[in-house]
Amino acid sequence: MLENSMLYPRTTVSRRAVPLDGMWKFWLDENGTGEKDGFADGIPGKDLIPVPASFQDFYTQKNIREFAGDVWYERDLFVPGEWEGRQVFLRFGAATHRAAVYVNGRKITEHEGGFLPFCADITGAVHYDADNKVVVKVNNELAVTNIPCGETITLPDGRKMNKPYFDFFNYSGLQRSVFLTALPKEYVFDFDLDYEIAGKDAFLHYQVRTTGEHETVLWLYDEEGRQVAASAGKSGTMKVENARLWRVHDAYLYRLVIRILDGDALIDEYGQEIGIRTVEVKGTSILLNGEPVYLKGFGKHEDSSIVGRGFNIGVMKRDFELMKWIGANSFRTAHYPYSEEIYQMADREGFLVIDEVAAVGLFESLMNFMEASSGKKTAFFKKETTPILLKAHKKAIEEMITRDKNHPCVIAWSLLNEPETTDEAAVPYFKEVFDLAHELDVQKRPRTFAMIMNSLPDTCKCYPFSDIIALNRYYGWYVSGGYEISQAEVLFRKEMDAWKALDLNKPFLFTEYGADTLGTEHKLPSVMWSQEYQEEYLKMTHDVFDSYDFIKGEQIWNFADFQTTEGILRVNGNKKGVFTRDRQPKDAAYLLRRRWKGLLEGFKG
Ligand code: CKU
Repeated sequence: MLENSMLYPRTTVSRRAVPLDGMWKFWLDENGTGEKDGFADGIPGKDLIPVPASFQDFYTQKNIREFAGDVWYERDLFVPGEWEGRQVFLRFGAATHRAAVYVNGRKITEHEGGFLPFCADITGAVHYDADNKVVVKVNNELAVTNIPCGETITLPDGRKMNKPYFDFFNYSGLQRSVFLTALPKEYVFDFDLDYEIAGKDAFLHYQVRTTGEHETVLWLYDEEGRQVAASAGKSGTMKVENARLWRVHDAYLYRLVIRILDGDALIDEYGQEIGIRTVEVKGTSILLNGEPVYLKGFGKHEDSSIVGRGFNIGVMKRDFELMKWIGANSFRTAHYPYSEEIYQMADREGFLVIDEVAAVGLFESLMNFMEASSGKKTAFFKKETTPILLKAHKKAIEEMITRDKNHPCVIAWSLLNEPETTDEAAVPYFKEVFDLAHELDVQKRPRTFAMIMNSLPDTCKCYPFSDIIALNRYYGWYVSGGYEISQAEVLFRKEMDAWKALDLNKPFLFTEYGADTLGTEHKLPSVMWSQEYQEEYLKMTHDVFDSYDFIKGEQIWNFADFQTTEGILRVNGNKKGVFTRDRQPKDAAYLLRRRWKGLLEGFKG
């Protein structure tokens, strides 16, 4: 059970939520002495930095961009006097990868894991009607005891350096919004919803958790603000007559309002937009509201220039416009749970989201995309430290599901990305994470994990855990690229035939396929990295997809070019984007648009 509520901060009649985004004081703790030097009481210097943002790409010094260790943030915080007697929290959308929060010099809380929210209960630590000092220590070091996995090494000059086991830059800092919130003592802590469609009507089954014993009532309003259902009690069912369902690109959002009452007096009110829809896997189909859906879209990243992985509201808007333009209906939050605003937008726009926890790099390699293609095996889950990793991983799953379960857009949970699955030691680990997701989600949404290229029908010990088999495949790129593409197709079909022979009666989804392509490069005839080759690669890949009925979706890697660690395989980042990093189309975008606009929602249904 989580210590703090994961509900998105909102101002209501009983609640206050004040965003603390803006410029914060910032200090890079190069000597690692901040704790000892009393930074908790105030940090040195006068440097200011924006929140939310990754700290890395603002500065001109490489030592800052590549910094591994503690960075410190500070700001003043005025807490209104009328809040005395309430619960007062600082609510961080995320702090990557771990943080300690101090108020007026006192340590309030710590949090591990860089992509999910947490609260610091500062009720007893603040001075009311006065300024207070908030200091946050954020650490970005990678290890195999937390997700995402990697190592931190020390260079001969004594500097630490992050070595990710994953293919995206280790952006960090306060990358999401921070709120100051005030809640009544008795408040809505959490709620769960589940749906049943019965002809024209729908049933909404609910459970509400509050921090007290008073009566709870629920109201449901339609988009015109008309009340369409109501109910009393902490659990129950509401009937919605003539329910408007939440559909792909036709998202109808009701507004659920939960109130805690003491007689006629209101104690707390919390409201959220919800969508009535069901999700289910049946045989090889993915069903939305009982109807088959074929997933078209992307593996994405939260990544843009200057702010890095910092939530960027403008980039979010542009990305949704591009996804609509190209005919996509879905995306995977590779390789970590995204900012909450992105799920709110997906709810509004009617996009299907596969929500992925940050369990990436569970394959001991600095270039897993290359080494897994070569068949390398690492027995990752046999380490002495594996139980520590599992604990962190399970906590992140709990936080993710609790945070995101009531978004209609979330149709599946991705519990790992490209783990090592060829050793028996992976099996008990997988069992724990898959069981946990099932237990926590009242909607029992399908669970999956993205399978690396060495996880094959005859080598992977873990695919039976998946409700949707999700493959990351690069035939024609990491395997037999360029003029050998005909060989790539043979190998690709060979693998798919082997899956077919297993007759798993489950849907298959491509969560990755793609080819690095320079948005500036044309070459006739094609060479790898040219735009012509990206199109050739896609044509071959799509032909294979269309040859197998059990393939029920394609999410290309990646939506846009993104930053990675520097190295000989990455030209200032991963260039597999269909769009450039500044969100302009490569030629392949037009090819995908033609294909996806032409595929029916229930293609192969
Ligand atoms: C991608 C086996 C494929 C793993 N996949 C992971 C993703 O994070 C990488 O960016 C490969 C790639 O482009 O190599």
